[in-house]
Amino acid sequence: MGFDGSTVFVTGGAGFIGSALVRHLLDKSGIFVVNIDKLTYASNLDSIPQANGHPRYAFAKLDICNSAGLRALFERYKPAAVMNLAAESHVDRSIDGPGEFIQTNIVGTFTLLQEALRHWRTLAPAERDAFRFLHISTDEVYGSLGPDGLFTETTAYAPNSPYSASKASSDHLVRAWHETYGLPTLVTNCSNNYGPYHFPEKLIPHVIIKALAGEPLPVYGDGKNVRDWLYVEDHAKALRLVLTHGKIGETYNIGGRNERQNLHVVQTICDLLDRLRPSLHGPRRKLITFVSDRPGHDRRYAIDASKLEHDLGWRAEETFETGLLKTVGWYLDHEPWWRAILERGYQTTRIGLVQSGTAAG
Ligand code: NAD
Ligand code: TDX
Repeated sequence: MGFDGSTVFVTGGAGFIGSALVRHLLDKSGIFVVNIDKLTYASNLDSIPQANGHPRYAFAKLDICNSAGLRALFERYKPAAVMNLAAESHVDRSIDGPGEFIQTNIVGTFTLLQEALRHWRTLAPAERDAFRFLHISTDEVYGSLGPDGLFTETTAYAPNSPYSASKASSDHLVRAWHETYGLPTLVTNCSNNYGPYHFPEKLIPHVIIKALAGEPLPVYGDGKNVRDWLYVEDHAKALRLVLTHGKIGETYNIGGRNERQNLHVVQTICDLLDRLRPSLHGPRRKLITFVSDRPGHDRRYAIDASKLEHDLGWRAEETFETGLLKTVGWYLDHEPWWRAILERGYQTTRIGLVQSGTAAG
């Protein structure tokens, strides 16, 4: 069951991971992709260069909270599967303005589930059996680890930020729509992605762009928080594998077995840039600046991806070193892509610090 020749809805396909998935499906499968995206600040249709005039691609500008709009798309395209990546994704933004996160991540997922269920019920039995709803989520739903241990699919949920709480809520909705209504759902929880076309608010592209500009490189807290890095193209392959071979009702954790402390990540980017694009002002490590910690900052994330590896035969192809080299090289070679984002008014200033006595909107 490969979905080749069928239509698959990808929500959030103009975002970082969604666009990697769309590029992968257009290049490596025979799937007809309908990209459904509201086009928020985080989106960029330039991230799918091959989409222009592609015979297996359609785009719909739509909010996943819009049930009538979704219904019209389901009736028009009759998809064989839905992959839900539309979300508000940045933790610091969720601290300043959680409302959008509740709306898109919870209400949007609910609305999409309802419209998918309505569509699924109209299908013939064989099509119903083959239908899949794959919800893409995060390891942040499991909360924070101590120095040891890994998140598995059975780790209890303990989200700490407005972002992760909204994602946890959406995961529970997806599970309930399977258990209660029989919708054939799957959930994936992945670790921190990085790679080409990453919006510059996230640590790795943020640091690359600031280091190239010779600006201070902000490291939150003591820089010893650990993230488990997953190259975005490895993630896209995993998502297609789970869609086509995953067991209905199951969760799969996706991670690259690449735990690194934030300070190490920032130092490695400095060293790579010094090698690939030496600065007249000397080593970039001297730009590293320790700043106030993120409120509720999770100390360590680390994924046990054994289930995906053993049951579906997935392996991450990139190590952190190979993936980061490719990523830094990509930002050096694609300056027009990220410079256009800066020119549209994106500010690289610090956000996500709780102001005492104020309520976030
Ligand atoms: P992103 O912020 O880069 O992209 C999100 C996309 O969703 C954007 O194109 C945006 O326009 C679209 N979108 C937002 N609200 C929408 C709405 N209401 N209706 C339709 N479209 C809407 O996010 P990303 O990093 O690509 O993340 C994709 C998914 O993967 C999210 O669910 C996120 O929680 C999850 N995830 C991301 C990471 C990571 O490291 N980036 C890690 C784990 C899980
Ligand atoms: O300037 C910075 N300095 C810094 O020290 C930024 C932007 C981040 N950090 C730290 C905070 C985190 O410990 O780096 C780490 C990574 O930060 P982010 O890039 O904001 O990612 P994170 O908060 O870990 O969440 C990401 O991975 C899980 C994605 O944004 C989420 O969508 C995903 O679910």
